[in-house]
Amino acid sequence: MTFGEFMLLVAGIFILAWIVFAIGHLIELNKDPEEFTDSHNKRTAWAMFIIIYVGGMLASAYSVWYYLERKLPEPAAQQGVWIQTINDLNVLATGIVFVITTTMLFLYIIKYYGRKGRKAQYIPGKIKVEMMIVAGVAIGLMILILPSGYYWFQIMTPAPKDAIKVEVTGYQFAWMFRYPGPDGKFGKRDWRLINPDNPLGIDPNDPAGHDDIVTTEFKVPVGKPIALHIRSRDVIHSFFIPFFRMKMDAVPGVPTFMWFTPKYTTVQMREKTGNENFVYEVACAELCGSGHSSMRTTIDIVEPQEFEQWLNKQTAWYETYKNKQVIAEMK
Ligand SMILES: [Cu+2]
Repeated sequence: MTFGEFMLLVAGIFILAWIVFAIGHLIELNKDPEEFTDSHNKRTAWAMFIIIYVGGMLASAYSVWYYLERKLPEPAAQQGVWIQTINDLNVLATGIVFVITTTMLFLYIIKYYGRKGRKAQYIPGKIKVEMMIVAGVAIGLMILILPSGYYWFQIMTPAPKDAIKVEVTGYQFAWMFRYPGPDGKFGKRDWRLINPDNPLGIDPNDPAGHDDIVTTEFKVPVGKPIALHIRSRDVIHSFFIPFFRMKMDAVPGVPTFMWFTPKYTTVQMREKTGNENFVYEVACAELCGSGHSSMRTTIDIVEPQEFEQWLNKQTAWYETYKNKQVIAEMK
């Protein structure tokens, strides 16, 4: 049974149970009003407990079991290991709180549903109890926030000096990558210079940009810090690489940044996962328009010497641009 089929089945059972409940309710309509209210409340309480609580818990447990089997392989970068740790911690903490509070909510419905001769009691605020609740929540949140903050500051540091710089530009609907070339510097960009020959708007008069390499292929070496300078040409996109658990928004006008060190090459991951078609997927994680889903691309993690060879084979962006300008002038 697929997950979708299971959810349909749960929904079907839910609707059927509710219909049975509603029919039982109609049959009782000729009872005396007070007795009717009592039995109606009791029936509602139990129906909610069994259908919503038991049904919901079973569905939740099933979905946990379903996704445990399909979870991503071990994060392929140290930064990803940290993010995975925070994520696991949060899921565990909120999971425990979810089970306790939901169970209590439904037990209270059964224990305290309205019935003859029982009146609700009004209890004015008890400062001690309220303080304890506030303090408890504050401590709980601190326990979650502290490790998150600790890892956040490990991840959001400037990249090491020897990092491989890559500029990522998202646009409707694909990604473009720029390598700074032998000088290690990106040429200046200006959106007014964007045209079909110059999709990133690199300033042709800036010598730092002359050796820049613009490509749609994303290749980086294993074991080296990779510094990503992320930009957008139009709307907000989000550069998401799930196998590293890394994600960063691409915001027009506001360059963003993240860095990570890949631990395994694509080939090594193929062996590790036993999937010979494994690729490091990249997706856009911000609903950015009608072609959003086509913003899928891949990162190829290779051995350092293979990366060097590949990089040396690329033509600098300016070479192609210059030739095109010459041809345009001749026309
Ligand atoms: Cu997008």
